[in-house]
Amino acid sequence: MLQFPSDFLWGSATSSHQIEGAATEDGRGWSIWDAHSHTPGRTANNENADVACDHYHRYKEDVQLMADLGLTAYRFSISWSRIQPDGQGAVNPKGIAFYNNLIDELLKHHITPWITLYHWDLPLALQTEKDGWLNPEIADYFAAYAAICFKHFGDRVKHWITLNEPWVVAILGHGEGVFAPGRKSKSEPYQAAHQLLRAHGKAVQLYRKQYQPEQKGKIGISNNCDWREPLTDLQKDKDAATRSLEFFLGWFADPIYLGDYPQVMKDRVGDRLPKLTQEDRALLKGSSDFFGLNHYTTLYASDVNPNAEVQSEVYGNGGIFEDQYVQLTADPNWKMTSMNWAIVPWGCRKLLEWISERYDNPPIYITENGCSLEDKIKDGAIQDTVRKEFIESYLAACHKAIENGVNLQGYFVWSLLDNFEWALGYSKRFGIHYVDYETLERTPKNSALWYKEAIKNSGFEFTQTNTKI
Ligand code: PNW
Repeated sequence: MLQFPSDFLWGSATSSHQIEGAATEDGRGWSIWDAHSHTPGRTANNENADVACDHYHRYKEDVQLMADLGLTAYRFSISWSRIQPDGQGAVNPKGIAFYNNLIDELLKHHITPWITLYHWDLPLALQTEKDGWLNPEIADYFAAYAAICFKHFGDRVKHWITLNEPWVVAILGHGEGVFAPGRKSKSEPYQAAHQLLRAHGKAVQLYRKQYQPEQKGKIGISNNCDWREPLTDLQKDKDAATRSLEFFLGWFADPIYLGDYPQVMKDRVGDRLPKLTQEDRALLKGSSDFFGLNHYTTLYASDVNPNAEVQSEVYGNGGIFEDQYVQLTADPNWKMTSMNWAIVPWGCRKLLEWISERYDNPPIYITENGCSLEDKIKDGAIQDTVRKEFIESYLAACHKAIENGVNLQGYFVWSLLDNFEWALGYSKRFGIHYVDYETLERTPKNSALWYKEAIKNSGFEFTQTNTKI
């Protein structure tokens, strides 16, 4: 039996754009994701999130699903354009009312709300009129929006995440252009990341000055990172793995914990990497009360000969390939999810240990972990054995990390519901509840039933004796 600490947080996570729907209802303005998904060719089958899971109208039913599971925490995000339709100025009272109702419903069921302020749905006007995350002014717009949320919800909400995965906004949104706002560039990712960091810093500074003393909550950020295992014992491959992690996670976590970008990024990116001023560094250093980590998969890393002809970009290279020169490969024996992400629980443990060591043992929360599978409903049930094994083995790896001294305090399954998986539309199912997109009916998958037992017992019998953790 793997027993978790009695105060360990058992959560599940979602995001506003992926589940709410009601895209233009009650005064909500469009976000860059509404514009992106309504542009032909940008999403699978040209799907959009106008309705999604219709959570906006069904939030009570969804909180009941959480209560049935026994969740102790629920992470969701606020749609900025529901609160401020144009991203600045007047507050939409109906937006405030919706989140007030959701928060109250959660508290009624003893579920602790964890709010993400920004999960990629930038109000469209801030993009078209202000250049979005490329404009240094965005940090002030973001802090002003954050203040509205602290003011209206902070009496009951004690856990805040400023940004979800700035890496994705930078690389997939401004580098590869596959996510909103759909920009392709070799320099904009570094500029956008810089403003994302500054925005995080300003929101935290404001919270700490004006709200934290009275509200007594905690505030942090959620970064995503895969694990990179050196392909061989050669020093150059070990260096390649470290370099890959520094370009992935160090890019965002180093300024927050160590006060500057990783040296290897400064050396390799040169002038395309903006400089953090003295003021930025003071703003950022120490600006997270906990380490939020979203983790999904692992790849082997090896060095690339810079003199060789430039190799084609490998899927999942974790950034701009020629800036890193890291070759990534998967072990052909690894099981894959329907995202083609490898299932490697020991990578999760190694990443947790790497974070603990590099950043001086901060309290860590896994704010997302989960997998997408081709789930089929049969006789009212979903036999998602692979997902159950995924969650079980990743939690077992977490348990081992805790035994090894990692200060891991909680875990949020991604996701509570099947939902709008961004550029992949509804084709990928990450939920522990199945959503029938015709009827919008929710059904707990077998993984949810397993998770419920684990929560009840604060642990579980680890049955996969042949799985390395
Ligand atoms: C995360 N990648 O996104 C997000 O926070 C969720 O909104 C999303 O549904 C979930 O993971 C599953 O995709 C990511 O390409 C998207 O490395 C892409 C990547 C990583 C995370």
